[in-house]
This record gives sequence, structure tokens and C-alpha cells, in this order.
Amino acid sequence: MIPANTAHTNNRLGAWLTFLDAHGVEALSGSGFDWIGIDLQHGTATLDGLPGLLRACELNRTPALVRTSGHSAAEIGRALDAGAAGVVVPMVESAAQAAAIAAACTFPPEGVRSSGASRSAIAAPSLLQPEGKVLCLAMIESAAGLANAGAIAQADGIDGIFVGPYDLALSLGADGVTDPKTLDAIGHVLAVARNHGKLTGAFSGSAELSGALRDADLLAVDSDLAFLRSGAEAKLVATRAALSAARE
Ligand code: 3PY
Ligand code: MG
Repeated sequence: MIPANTAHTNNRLGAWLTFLDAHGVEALSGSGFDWIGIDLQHGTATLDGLPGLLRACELNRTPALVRTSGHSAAEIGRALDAGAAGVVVPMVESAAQAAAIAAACTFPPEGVRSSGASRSAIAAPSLLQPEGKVLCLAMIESAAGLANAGAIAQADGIDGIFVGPYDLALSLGADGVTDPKTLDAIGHVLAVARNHGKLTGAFSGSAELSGALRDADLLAVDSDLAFLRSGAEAKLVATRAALSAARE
């Protein structure tokens, strides 16, 4: 379960998975992250591979949120059927889009999610929200989404707002994610979501940005690719330093 963070002092730190297989996820989810984001929009993870990835997260009792590739109700349903604790839906720009993705996450009569034989019936129920609820997080990552942040956050069935700083910076014509224009926009979206009592989250990928995201409930620290590169680079630097010290 991903608890609501009412105090806003204790971020739930996540790792963002873009290419690792189940073996890699098992290692990553055992590293102490509070949640794993599995990205079906970018990278190479696929819907077919999802059950294996989710099973690997469950081994370490780590809830997994799936970022879908778009707004398709069919894909949202399949990700939830595979056993995801929730979905993070990219590029939500209006209240109507927010209502549609929330409906796709919810069974009738409130929503339109279809029920069928699926892995979610046997996946770890304790990783879901109370009463087996799944989380529906709308991504705000464009100027249009920013303009409609209040309406998106208030849409029925939206549990939280997840900011995509990199797309947001592009859409605003800003000079990257730490440009004051981007930081102001992120701060505004998170405050709006919080004021409507919704979960807040964002992808970081930058220490400077993480500081600005200190109040977010869900903070994706970085991607598997970045962890691999930075870990490898740090080992190389340390090994070169040890070798030259040994030669002195
Ligand atoms: C963005 O920053 O645009 C993202 O989607 C991060 O995953
Ligand atoms: Mg994005």
C-alpha cells in the first residue's frame, strides 16, 4: 500500500524502471525503495512483461505503479489486471481526460473498468490501497495541464497528480527542469493537488530538482538506466583511485 502522506515530511521514494527484466527488478526493489514505477511509455518495458515484473516487486513487498503509454482504457485495465497498485497516466490536460482515465480505473457503476479473469485476483492484496483500491494518478506535464491543474485534481476518482518535469519544461519553453519557470510551475501544481487533498508526486532525476520536490508524497528518484550508469561510473572512479594509490 502507498499511504497518503498527510504530514508532507516523509517522501515515499521510488525507482523508475525503463528496461530491466524481472531479475533486475528483484534486485532494485530489494534496495529499499518504497515503490517502483514501471514505465510503458518510454524505455522497453512491455505490457506482456508486466506480470513478471510485478511478481518480482511483490517478492520484496514493494508496490508498483505502472506508467501507461497513453490514455487507453484498455491498456489501463490490462495494467491493473496484471496486478499493479495503480497507474500513472501521462499528459493529462483537461478535466474530461482526467475523468476518463479515472473511470478506466474504476469498476461500474461508478466507472467503466471491465472485470475478467486476471492476475490481480491472485496478486499481493496488501500492496493495494485499503479495500483493494488502485491508485489513479494523472500526470501534469504540459502548459495545458498546468492551466487546468485545479480541474484535473478535482476530477472524480483522481487520487493524485504526478508531475513530469522534463516534458513540462519543454512545453513551457523553459531552460530545463531547474529553470525557475519550471520550478514555479511544479510548485504550483503540487500545491493545487495538495489543497484538493490529493496525493502529490513527481519524477526527479536531479538532486537539485529533488530539493524543490521535498514536499511531494511520491518522489521517483531516477531511472534504472541512470542508476546503472552512475553506479558503474562511481565504481570505475573508485577503482582507478585505488589503483593509483596502490602504485604510489
Ligand atoms: C517527464 O518528466 O516528462 C516524465 O514523464 C518523467 O517520467
Ligand atoms: Mg513525460
